[in-house]
Amino acid sequence: MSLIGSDRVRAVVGLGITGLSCAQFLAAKGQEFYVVDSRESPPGLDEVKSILPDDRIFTGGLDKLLELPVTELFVSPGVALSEPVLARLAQQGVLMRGDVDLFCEHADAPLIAITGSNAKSTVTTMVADMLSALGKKVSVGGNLGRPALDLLDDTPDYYVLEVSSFQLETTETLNAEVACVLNVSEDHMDRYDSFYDYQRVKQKIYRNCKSAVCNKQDILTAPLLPMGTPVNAFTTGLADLKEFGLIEDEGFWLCHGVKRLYHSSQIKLKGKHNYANVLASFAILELLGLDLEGEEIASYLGEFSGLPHRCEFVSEHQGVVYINDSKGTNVGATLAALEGLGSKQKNIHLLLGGQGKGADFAPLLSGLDKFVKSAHLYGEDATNIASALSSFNDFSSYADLNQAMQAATKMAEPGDIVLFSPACASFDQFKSYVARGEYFTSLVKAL
Ligand code: UMA
Ligand code: ADP
Repeated sequence: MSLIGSDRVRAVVGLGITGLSCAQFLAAKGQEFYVVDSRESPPGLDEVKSILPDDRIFTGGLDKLLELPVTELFVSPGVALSEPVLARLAQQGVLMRGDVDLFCEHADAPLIAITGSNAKSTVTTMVADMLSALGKKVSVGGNLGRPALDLLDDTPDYYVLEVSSFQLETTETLNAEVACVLNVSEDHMDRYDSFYDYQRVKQKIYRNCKSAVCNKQDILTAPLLPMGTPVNAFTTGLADLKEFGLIEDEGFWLCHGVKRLYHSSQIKLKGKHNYANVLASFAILELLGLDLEGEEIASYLGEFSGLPHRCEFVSEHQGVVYINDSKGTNVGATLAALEGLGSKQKNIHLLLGGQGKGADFAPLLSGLDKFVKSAHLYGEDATNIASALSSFNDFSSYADLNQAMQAATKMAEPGDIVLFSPACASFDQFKSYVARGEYFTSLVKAL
Protein backbone atom coordinates (compact mmCIF):
# COMPACT_ATOMS: atom_id res chain seq x y z
CA MET A 1 0.00 0.00 0.00
CA SER A 2 1.92 3.06 -1.13
CA LEU A 3 1.29 6.49 0.25
CA ILE A 4 2.89 8.70 -2.38
CA GLY A 5 0.95 9.44 -5.52
CA SER A 6 -2.17 7.67 -4.40
CA ASP A 7 -5.54 9.31 -4.95
CA ARG A 8 -6.94 8.51 -1.53
CA VAL A 9 -8.75 11.16 0.49
CA ARG A 10 -7.41 10.88 4.00
CA ALA A 11 -8.42 11.97 7.46
CA VAL A 12 -6.68 11.64 10.78
CA VAL A 13 -9.13 10.74 13.55
CA GLY A 14 -8.06 11.99 16.98
CA LEU A 15 -5.59 14.69 17.92
CA GLY A 16 -3.63 13.19 20.79
CA ILE A 17 0.05 12.39 20.30
CA THR A 18 -0.76 9.70 17.74
CA GLY A 19 -3.03 11.91 15.63
CA LEU A 20 -0.48 14.71 15.72
CA SER A 21 2.29 12.35 14.59
CA CYS A 22 0.11 11.14 11.69
CA ALA A 23 -0.70 14.72 10.68
CA GLN A 24 2.96 15.74 10.80
CA PHE A 25 3.97 12.67 8.78
CA LEU A 26 1.36 13.25 6.07
CA ALA A 27 2.17 16.96 5.89
CA ALA A 28 5.90 16.20 5.52
CA LYS A 29 5.05 13.89 2.61
CA GLY A 30 3.11 16.73 0.98
CA GLN A 31 -0.22 14.94 1.32
CA GLU A 32 -3.57 16.64 1.73
CA PHE A 33 -5.75 15.42 4.58
CA TYR A 34 -8.37 16.37 7.14
CA VAL A 35 -8.23 16.12 10.92
CA VAL A 36 -11.26 15.28 13.07
CA ASP A 37 -11.62 14.91 16.85
CA SER A 38 -14.70 14.38 19.00
CA ARG A 39 -13.37 16.81 21.61
CA GLU A 40 -13.76 20.61 21.40
CA SER A 41 -10.12 21.30 22.30
CA PRO A 42 -8.02 18.20 21.76
CA PRO A 43 -4.41 18.33 23.00
CA GLY A 44 -2.71 18.57 19.58
CA LEU A 45 -4.94 21.35 18.20
CA ASP A 46 -2.52 24.28 18.30
CA GLU A 47 0.30 22.28 16.75
CA VAL A 48 -1.82 20.92 13.92
CA LYS A 49 -3.03 24.45 13.13
CA SER A 50 0.55 25.36 12.30
CA ILE A 51 0.71 22.74 9.52
CA LEU A 52 -2.88 22.54 8.23
CA PRO A 53 -5.42 25.17 7.12
CA ASP A 54 -8.33 25.75 9.52
CA ASP A 55 -10.90 24.54 6.97
CA ARG A 56 -9.38 21.04 7.18
CA ILE A 57 -9.66 20.75 10.95
CA PHE A 58 -12.95 19.70 12.62
CA THR A 59 -13.38 19.34 16.37
CA GLY A 60 -16.32 18.72 18.68
CA GLY A 61 -17.59 15.54 16.96
CA LEU A 62 -16.77 12.88 14.41
CA ASP A 63 -19.96 13.42 12.34
CA LYS A 64 -18.18 15.76 9.93
CA LEU A 65 -16.46 12.67 8.50
CA LEU A 66 -19.78 11.62 6.97
CA GLU A 67 -19.80 14.77 4.83
CA LEU A 68 -16.18 14.54 3.66
CA PRO A 69 -15.17 12.49 0.59
CA VAL A 70 -12.80 10.38 2.71
CA THR A 71 -11.54 6.97 1.55
CA GLU A 72 -8.87 6.27 4.17
CA LEU A 73 -8.75 7.08 7.89
CA PHE A 74 -5.85 7.01 10.34
CA VAL A 75 -7.69 6.26 13.55
CA SER A 76 -6.07 7.02 16.93
CA PRO A 77 -5.88 4.08 19.33
CA GLY A 78 -8.17 5.71 21.89
CA VAL A 79 -11.04 5.78 19.36
CA ALA A 80 -12.88 2.47 19.00
CA LEU A 81 -13.69 1.28 15.48
CA SER A 82 -17.17 0.55 16.81
CA GLU A 83 -17.84 4.31 17.09
CA PRO A 84 -21.05 4.63 15.01
CA VAL A 85 -19.55 7.09 12.49
CA LEU A 86 -16.49 4.89 11.92
CA ALA A 87 -18.55 1.70 11.72
CA ARG A 88 -20.74 3.31 9.09
CA LEU A 89 -17.77 4.47 7.03
CA ALA A 90 -16.11 1.06 7.28
CA GLN A 91 -19.30 -0.47 5.88
CA GLN A 92 -19.06 1.93 2.98
CA GLY A 93 -15.56 0.61 2.24
CA VAL A 94 -13.48 3.37 3.83
CA LEU A 95 -10.10 1.96 4.93
CA MET A 96 -9.44 2.00 8.69
CA ARG A 97 -5.72 2.28 9.35
CA GLY A 98 -3.51 3.39 12.22
CA ASP A 99 -0.14 4.95 12.90
CA VAL A 100 1.59 1.59 13.36
CA ASP A 101 0.33 0.43 9.97
CA LEU A 102 1.77 3.54 8.34
CA PHE A 103 5.00 3.14 10.30
CA CYS A 104 5.42 -0.48 9.13
CA GLU A 105 4.93 0.59 5.54
CA HIS A 106 7.87 3.01 5.81
CA ALA A 107 10.24 1.43 8.36
CA ASP A 108 13.53 0.38 6.78
CA ALA A 109 15.29 -1.30 9.71
CA PRO A 110 14.36 -4.62 11.36
CA LEU A 111 11.39 -4.30 13.70
CA ILE A 112 10.98 -6.03 17.04
CA ALA A 113 7.29 -5.84 17.93
CA ILE A 114 6.06 -6.67 21.42
CA THR A 115 2.54 -7.01 22.75
CA GLY A 116 0.78 -8.74 25.65
CA SER A 117 -1.78 -7.90 28.29
CA ASN A 118 1.03 -7.16 30.75
CA ALA A 119 4.77 -6.51 30.84
CA LYS A 120 4.87 -4.85 27.38
CA SER A 121 6.60 -1.68 28.55
CA THR A 122 9.06 -3.54 30.76
CA VAL A 123 10.11 -6.01 28.06
CA THR A 124 10.19 -3.35 25.32
CA THR A 125 12.49 -1.25 27.51
CA MET A 126 14.70 -4.21 28.43
CA VAL A 127 15.10 -5.34 24.82
CA ALA A 128 15.97 -1.81 23.72
CA ASP A 129 18.40 -1.34 26.63
CA MET A 130 20.08 -4.69 26.02
CA LEU A 131 20.48 -3.93 22.32
CA SER A 132 22.01 -0.55 23.20
CA ALA A 133 24.31 -2.23 25.72
CA LEU A 134 25.46 -4.48 22.88
CA GLY A 135 26.36 -1.43 20.83
CA LYS A 136 23.31 -1.36 18.53
CA LYS A 137 21.55 1.84 17.54
CA VAL A 138 17.96 1.52 18.74
CA SER A 139 14.80 3.48 18.20
CA VAL A 140 12.13 2.61 20.76
CA GLY A 141 8.49 3.66 21.19
CA GLY A 142 4.90 2.90 20.23
CA ASN A 143 2.45 2.40 23.09
CA LEU A 144 5.41 2.98 25.40
CA GLY A 145 5.06 6.71 24.69
CA ARG A 146 6.94 7.99 21.63
CA PRO A 147 4.55 7.56 18.69
CA ALA A 148 5.71 5.01 16.10
CA LEU A 149 5.83 7.47 13.19
CA ASP A 150 8.22 9.76 15.09
CA LEU A 151 10.72 6.89 15.13
CA LEU A 152 11.07 7.19 11.36
CA ASP A 153 13.18 10.33 11.95
CA ASP A 154 15.93 8.03 13.31
CA THR A 155 18.25 5.71 11.40
CA PRO A 156 18.56 2.80 13.82
CA ASP A 157 19.89 -0.74 13.55
CA TYR A 158 16.60 -1.88 15.13
CA TYR A 159 13.17 -0.47 15.88
CA VAL A 160 11.67 -1.78 19.12
CA LEU A 161 7.94 -1.16 19.29
CA GLU A 162 5.45 -1.74 22.09
CA VAL A 163 2.14 -2.41 20.36
CA SER A 164 -1.22 -2.27 22.14
CA SER A 165 -4.31 -4.21 21.14
CA PHE A 166 -5.88 -0.87 20.14
CA GLN A 167 -3.00 -0.28 17.72
CA LEU A 168 -3.18 -3.82 16.37
CA GLU A 169 -6.87 -3.33 15.50
CA THR A 170 -5.86 -0.88 12.78
CA THR A 171 -2.67 -2.61 11.63
CA GLU A 172 -2.76 -5.00 8.71
CA THR A 173 0.78 -6.47 8.67
CA LEU A 174 3.79 -5.69 10.81
CA ASN A 175 6.43 -7.72 8.92
CA ALA A 176 8.40 -7.86 12.17
CA GLU A 177 11.85 -9.39 12.34
CA VAL A 178 10.75 -10.75 15.74
CA ALA A 179 7.14 -10.57 16.96
CA CYS A 180 6.26 -11.44 20.54
CA VAL A 181 3.06 -11.92 22.55
CA LEU A 182 4.08 -12.04 26.22
CA ASN A 183 0.79 -13.13 27.79
CA VAL A 184 -2.95 -12.78 27.19
CA SER A 185 -5.40 -12.21 30.02
CA GLU A 186 -8.56 -10.12 30.22
CA ASP A 187 -8.10 -6.39 29.70
CA HIS A 188 -10.12 -3.63 28.03
CA MET A 189 -13.26 -5.77 28.17
CA ASP A 190 -15.26 -2.55 27.84
CA ARG A 191 -13.87 -2.21 24.30
CA TYR A 192 -14.13 -5.80 23.00
CA ASP A 193 -17.26 -7.88 22.43
CA SER A 194 -15.61 -10.93 23.97
CA PHE A 195 -12.29 -12.21 25.33
CA TYR A 196 -11.95 -14.14 22.06
CA ASP A 197 -12.10 -10.88 20.08
CA TYR A 198 -9.31 -9.46 22.21
CA GLN A 199 -7.16 -12.61 21.76
CA ARG A 200 -7.66 -12.49 18.01
CA VAL A 201 -6.44 -8.89 17.88
CA LYS A 202 -3.30 -9.75 19.89
CA GLN A 203 -2.45 -12.53 17.40
CA LYS A 204 -2.27 -10.00 14.56
CA ILE A 205 1.23 -9.04 15.70
CA TYR A 206 2.56 -12.29 14.19
CA ARG A 207 1.35 -11.51 10.67
CA ASN A 208 4.18 -11.98 8.21
CA CYS A 209 6.84 -12.04 10.92
CA LYS A 210 10.25 -13.58 10.22
CA SER A 211 10.47 -15.14 13.68
CA ALA A 212 8.41 -15.20 16.88
CA VAL A 213 8.63 -15.47 20.65
CA CYS A 214 5.80 -16.79 22.78
CA ASN A 215 5.08 -17.78 26.38
CA LYS A 216 5.18 -21.54 26.82
CA GLN A 217 2.82 -21.31 29.80
CA ASP A 218 0.18 -19.31 27.94
CA ILE A 219 -1.40 -21.14 25.02
CA LEU A 220 -3.09 -17.93 23.87
CA THR A 221 0.32 -16.53 22.90
CA ALA A 222 1.16 -19.46 20.58
CA PRO A 223 1.59 -18.24 17.00
CA LEU A 224 0.06 -19.82 13.91
CA LEU A 225 2.87 -19.42 11.38
CA PRO A 226 4.05 -21.08 8.18
CA MET A 227 6.16 -24.21 8.77
CA GLY A 228 9.82 -23.39 9.21
CA THR A 229 9.33 -19.96 10.81
CA PRO A 230 11.67 -19.89 13.82
CA VAL A 231 9.72 -19.71 17.09
CA ASN A 232 11.34 -19.37 20.49
CA ALA A 233 9.62 -19.67 23.87
CA PHE A 234 10.13 -18.67 27.50
CA THR A 235 8.70 -20.16 30.68
CA THR A 236 9.07 -19.77 34.44
CA GLY A 237 9.28 -23.57 34.56
CA LEU A 238 12.00 -25.83 33.18
CA ALA A 239 13.00 -25.04 29.60
CA ASP A 240 13.21 -27.53 26.77
CA LEU A 241 16.34 -27.57 24.62
CA LYS A 242 16.17 -24.20 22.83
CA GLU A 243 13.79 -22.40 25.18
CA PHE A 244 14.49 -20.03 28.06
CA GLY A 245 13.38 -21.02 31.55
CA LEU A 246 14.12 -21.14 35.28
CA ILE A 247 15.77 -23.68 37.55
CA GLU A 248 15.16 -23.19 41.29
CA ASP A 249 18.40 -23.41 43.25
CA GLU A 250 18.91 -21.01 46.20
CA GLY A 251 16.93 -18.47 44.22
CA PHE A 252 16.59 -19.07 40.48
CA TRP A 253 18.89 -19.72 37.56
CA LEU A 254 17.83 -18.13 34.27
CA CYS A 255 18.60 -20.81 31.72
CA HIS A 256 18.84 -21.41 27.99
CA GLY A 257 17.79 -25.04 27.78
CA VAL A 258 19.80 -26.61 30.59
CA LYS A 259 22.58 -24.04 30.34
CA ARG A 260 22.64 -21.73 33.39
CA LEU A 261 23.09 -18.13 32.23
CA TYR A 262 22.47 -15.87 35.24
CA HIS A 263 21.50 -16.42 38.87
CA SER A 264 18.72 -14.27 40.33
CA SER A 265 21.26 -12.83 42.77
CA GLN A 266 22.96 -11.18 39.75
CA ILE A 267 19.70 -9.47 38.73
CA LYS A 268 18.52 -6.28 40.41
CA LEU A 269 14.84 -6.75 39.47
CA LYS A 270 13.08 -9.19 41.74
CA GLY A 271 10.09 -11.50 41.40
CA LYS A 272 9.38 -14.47 39.16
CA HIS A 273 7.31 -12.30 36.80
CA ASN A 274 10.36 -10.12 36.23
CA TYR A 275 12.56 -13.15 35.56
CA ALA A 276 9.96 -14.09 32.94
CA ASN A 277 10.42 -10.63 31.45
CA VAL A 278 14.20 -11.07 31.28
CA LEU A 279 13.76 -14.52 29.70
CA ALA A 280 11.39 -13.11 27.07
CA SER A 281 13.97 -10.43 26.25
CA PHE A 282 16.66 -13.12 25.97
CA ALA A 283 14.49 -15.19 23.62
CA ILE A 284 14.12 -12.14 21.35
CA LEU A 285 17.83 -11.32 21.38
CA GLU A 286 18.77 -14.91 20.69
CA LEU A 287 16.65 -14.92 17.53
CA LEU A 288 18.65 -11.89 16.42
CA GLY A 289 21.84 -13.92 16.89
CA LEU A 290 23.16 -11.75 19.73
CA ASP A 291 25.45 -12.72 22.60
CA LEU A 292 23.61 -13.02 25.93
CA GLU A 293 26.58 -13.98 28.04
CA GLY A 294 28.94 -11.04 27.67
CA GLU A 295 29.81 -8.45 30.31
CA GLU A 296 27.42 -5.91 28.70
CA ILE A 297 24.26 -7.89 29.50
CA ALA A 298 25.56 -8.99 32.91
CA SER A 299 26.15 -5.42 34.04
CA TYR A 300 22.80 -4.25 32.63
CA LEU A 301 20.95 -6.92 34.63
CA GLY A 302 22.84 -5.90 37.74
CA GLU A 303 21.74 -2.27 37.33
CA PHE A 304 18.22 -2.12 35.83
CA SER A 305 15.76 -1.54 38.67
CA GLY A 306 12.58 -1.50 36.55
CA LEU A 307 10.24 1.21 35.32
CA PRO A 308 8.46 3.52 37.77
CA HIS A 309 5.01 2.41 39.01
CA ARG A 310 5.69 -1.27 38.23
CA CYS A 311 6.18 -3.14 41.54
CA GLU A 312 8.35 -0.20 42.57
CA PHE A 313 9.84 -0.10 46.07
CA VAL A 314 8.70 3.17 47.72
CA SER A 315 10.07 2.92 51.26
CA GLU A 316 10.19 0.95 54.47
CA HIS A 317 8.29 2.45 57.40
CA GLN A 318 8.31 0.83 60.85
CA GLY A 319 9.41 -2.46 59.31
CA VAL A 320 6.67 -2.45 56.66
CA VAL A 321 7.65 -2.33 52.97
CA TYR A 322 5.49 -0.19 50.65
CA ILE A 323 5.29 -1.11 46.96
CA ASN A 324 3.77 1.04 44.21
CA ASP A 325 2.35 -1.04 41.34
CA SER A 326 -0.02 1.60 39.98
CA LYS A 327 0.60 0.23 36.44
CA GLY A 328 -1.08 -3.00 37.57
CA THR A 329 -4.26 -2.03 35.74
CA ASN A 330 -5.85 -5.45 35.23
CA VAL A 331 -6.38 -8.70 37.10
CA GLY A 332 -3.47 -10.51 35.37
CA ALA A 333 -1.01 -7.80 36.44
CA THR A 334 -2.11 -7.85 40.07
CA LEU A 335 -1.92 -11.64 40.15
CA ALA A 336 1.63 -11.46 38.75
CA ALA A 337 2.58 -8.86 41.37
CA LEU A 338 1.20 -11.10 44.15
CA GLU A 339 3.00 -14.18 42.78
CA GLY A 340 6.19 -12.16 42.34
CA LEU A 341 6.24 -10.56 45.80
CA GLY A 342 4.23 -12.99 47.91
CA SER A 343 5.54 -15.58 50.32
CA LYS A 344 4.14 -18.51 52.28
CA GLN A 345 3.81 -16.18 55.29
CA LYS A 346 0.83 -14.41 53.67
CA ASN A 347 2.23 -11.00 54.53
CA ILE A 348 0.66 -8.75 51.88
CA HIS A 349 -1.91 -6.02 52.54
CA LEU A 350 -3.35 -5.31 49.11
CA LEU A 351 -4.90 -2.02 47.97
CA LEU A 352 -7.04 -2.27 44.87
CA GLY A 353 -9.78 -0.46 43.03
CA GLY A 354 -10.59 2.14 40.39
CA GLN A 355 -12.24 1.61 37.00
CA GLY A 356 -12.68 -2.09 36.28
CA LYS A 357 -13.03 -1.87 32.45
CA GLY A 358 -15.68 -4.62 32.55
CA ALA A 359 -13.28 -7.21 34.01
CA ASP A 360 -14.16 -10.37 35.88
CA PHE A 361 -12.37 -10.04 39.24
CA ALA A 362 -13.01 -13.60 40.46
CA PRO A 363 -9.59 -14.90 39.24
CA LEU A 364 -7.98 -12.62 41.86
CA LEU A 365 -9.24 -14.95 44.59
CA SER A 366 -6.50 -17.54 44.04
CA GLY A 367 -3.80 -14.88 44.65
CA LEU A 368 -5.62 -13.44 47.65
CA ASP A 369 -6.06 -16.83 49.28
CA LYS A 370 -2.38 -17.66 48.80
CA PHE A 371 -0.61 -14.40 49.64
CA VAL A 372 -2.91 -11.73 51.10
CA LYS A 373 -3.45 -10.94 54.80
CA SER A 374 -5.95 -8.14 54.17
CA ALA A 375 -7.44 -6.42 51.09
CA HIS A 376 -8.61 -2.81 50.97
CA LEU A 377 -10.91 -1.66 48.17
CA TYR A 378 -11.74 1.83 46.95
CA GLY A 379 -13.04 3.62 43.85
CA GLU A 380 -15.71 3.25 41.21
CA ASP A 381 -15.68 -0.55 40.97
CA ALA A 382 -15.14 -1.34 44.68
CA THR A 383 -18.62 -2.89 44.94
CA ASN A 384 -18.10 -5.12 41.88
CA ILE A 385 -14.75 -6.26 43.20
CA ALA A 386 -16.22 -6.89 46.66
CA SER A 387 -18.95 -9.12 45.26
CA ALA A 388 -16.43 -11.11 43.17
CA LEU A 389 -14.21 -11.56 46.23
CA SER A 390 -16.94 -12.19 48.80
CA SER A 391 -15.48 -15.56 49.81
CA PHE A 392 -12.25 -13.83 50.94
CA ASN A 393 -12.66 -12.94 54.62
CA ASP A 394 -10.45 -9.98 55.17
CA PHE A 395 -11.49 -7.09 53.00
CA SER A 396 -13.06 -3.68 53.54
CA SER A 397 -14.15 -0.86 51.23
CA TYR A 398 -13.25 2.82 51.48
CA ALA A 399 -14.15 6.05 49.67
CA ASP A 400 -10.66 6.70 48.36
CA LEU A 401 -7.08 5.49 48.14
CA ASN A 402 -5.94 7.58 51.11
CA GLN A 403 -8.43 5.92 53.48
CA ALA A 404 -7.59 2.47 52.10
CA MET A 405 -3.87 3.13 52.55
CA GLN A 406 -4.26 4.39 56.14
CA ALA A 407 -6.35 1.31 57.05
CA ALA A 408 -3.76 -1.06 55.53
CA THR A 409 -0.98 0.76 57.41
CA LYS A 410 -2.82 0.29 60.72
CA MET A 411 -3.06 -3.46 60.14
CA ALA A 412 0.47 -4.01 58.84
CA GLU A 413 3.10 -5.48 61.15
CA PRO A 414 6.90 -5.45 60.76
CA GLY A 415 7.85 -7.87 57.95
CA ASP A 416 4.60 -7.17 56.04
CA ILE A 417 4.20 -5.55 52.63
CA VAL A 418 1.60 -2.93 51.69
CA LEU A 419 1.12 -3.49 47.96
CA PHE A 420 -0.76 -0.97 45.82
CA SER A 421 -1.65 -2.99 42.71
CA PRO A 422 -5.13 -1.76 41.83
CA ALA A 423 -6.10 -4.20 39.00
CA CYS A 424 -8.10 -1.29 37.55
CA ALA A 425 -7.66 1.82 35.42
CA SER A 426 -7.16 5.08 37.29
CA PHE A 427 -9.53 7.39 35.45
CA ASP A 428 -12.33 7.47 38.06
CA GLN A 429 -10.18 9.49 40.50
CA PHE A 430 -6.91 10.30 38.71
CA LYS A 431 -5.62 11.66 35.40
CA SER A 432 -3.46 8.59 34.77
CA TYR A 433 -1.74 5.64 36.41
CA VAL A 434 1.28 7.92 36.81
CA ALA A 435 -0.68 10.53 38.81
CA ARG A 436 -2.20 7.71 40.88
CA GLY A 437 1.21 6.16 41.60
CA GLU A 438 2.67 9.54 42.52
CA TYR A 439 -0.24 10.17 44.89
CA PHE A 440 0.28 6.78 46.57
CA THR A 441 3.99 7.50 46.90
CA SER A 442 3.26 10.90 48.48
CA LEU A 443 0.92 9.24 51.01
CA VAL A 444 3.64 6.76 51.96
CA LYS A 445 6.29 9.45 52.23
CA ALA A 446 3.99 11.42 54.56
CA LEU A 447 3.69 8.53 57.06
N1 UMA B 1 -10.28 10.73 22.38
C1 UMA B 1 -11.52 11.27 22.23
N2 UMA B 1 -11.88 11.69 20.99
C2 UMA B 1 -11.08 11.59 19.92
C3 UMA B 1 -9.81 11.06 20.08
C4 UMA B 1 -9.43 10.62 21.33
O1 UMA B 1 -12.27 11.40 23.19
O2 UMA B 1 -11.51 11.99 18.82
C5 UMA B 1 -9.86 10.27 23.72
C6 UMA B 1 -9.66 8.75 23.79
O3 UMA B 1 -10.85 8.05 24.01
C7 UMA B 1 -8.67 8.63 24.92
C8 UMA B 1 -7.85 9.90 24.80
O4 UMA B 1 -8.60 10.79 24.00
O5 UMA B 1 -9.31 8.64 26.17
C9 UMA B 1 -6.48 9.67 24.18
O6 UMA B 1 -6.65 8.90 22.97
P1 UMA B 1 -5.62 8.99 21.76
O7 UMA B 1 -5.89 7.87 20.85
O8 UMA B 1 -5.61 10.37 21.21
O9 UMA B 1 -4.24 8.74 22.56
P2 UMA B 1 -2.78 9.27 22.21
O10 UMA B 1 -2.51 10.52 22.93
O11 UMA B 1 -2.56 9.27 20.77
O12 UMA B 1 -1.93 8.09 22.91
C10 UMA B 1 -1.91 6.82 22.28
C11 UMA B 1 -2.09 5.73 23.32
N3 UMA B 1 -3.36 5.98 24.03
C12 UMA B 1 -4.35 5.05 24.01
O13 UMA B 1 -4.24 3.98 23.46
C13 UMA B 1 -5.61 5.41 24.72
C14 UMA B 1 -0.92 5.78 24.31
O14 UMA B 1 -1.02 4.66 25.17
C15 UMA B 1 0.40 5.64 23.54
O15 UMA B 1 1.48 5.80 24.44
C16 UMA B 1 0.47 6.70 22.45
O16 UMA B 1 -0.69 6.63 21.59
C17 UMA B 1 1.71 6.53 21.54
O17 UMA B 1 1.63 5.33 20.81
C18 UMA B 1 -1.52 4.95 26.48
C19 UMA B 1 -2.49 3.86 26.89
O18 UMA B 1 -3.21 4.03 27.87
C20 UMA B 1 -0.35 4.99 27.48
N4 UMA B 1 -2.53 2.71 26.19
C21 UMA B 1 -3.39 1.60 26.55
C22 UMA B 1 -2.72 0.70 27.57
O19 UMA B 1 -1.48 0.74 27.68
O20 UMA B 1 -3.44 -0.08 28.23
C23 UMA B 1 -3.69 0.76 25.30
P1 ADP C 1 2.17 -3.06 30.10
O1 ADP C 1 2.96 -2.09 29.27
O2 ADP C 1 1.77 -4.30 29.31
O3 ADP C 1 1.06 -2.46 30.88
P2 ADP C 1 4.23 -2.99 32.18
O4 ADP C 1 5.61 -3.46 31.88
O5 ADP C 1 3.97 -1.54 32.27
O6 ADP C 1 3.22 -3.69 31.15
O7 ADP C 1 3.77 -3.68 33.54
C1 ADP C 1 2.43 -3.50 33.99
C2 ADP C 1 2.14 -4.38 35.17
O8 ADP C 1 2.15 -5.75 34.76
C3 ADP C 1 3.18 -4.32 36.27
O9 ADP C 1 2.90 -3.26 37.13
C4 ADP C 1 3.03 -5.68 36.96
O10 ADP C 1 1.97 -5.62 37.90
C5 ADP C 1 2.55 -6.59 35.83
N1 ADP C 1 3.59 -7.48 35.28
C6 ADP C 1 4.92 -7.27 35.13
N2 ADP C 1 5.52 -8.34 34.56
C7 ADP C 1 4.54 -9.26 34.33
C8 ADP C 1 4.50 -10.56 33.74
N3 ADP C 1 5.60 -11.15 33.29
N4 ADP C 1 3.30 -11.19 33.67
C9 ADP C 1 2.18 -10.60 34.12
N5 ADP C 1 2.15 -9.38 34.70
C10 ADP C 1 3.31 -8.70 34.78
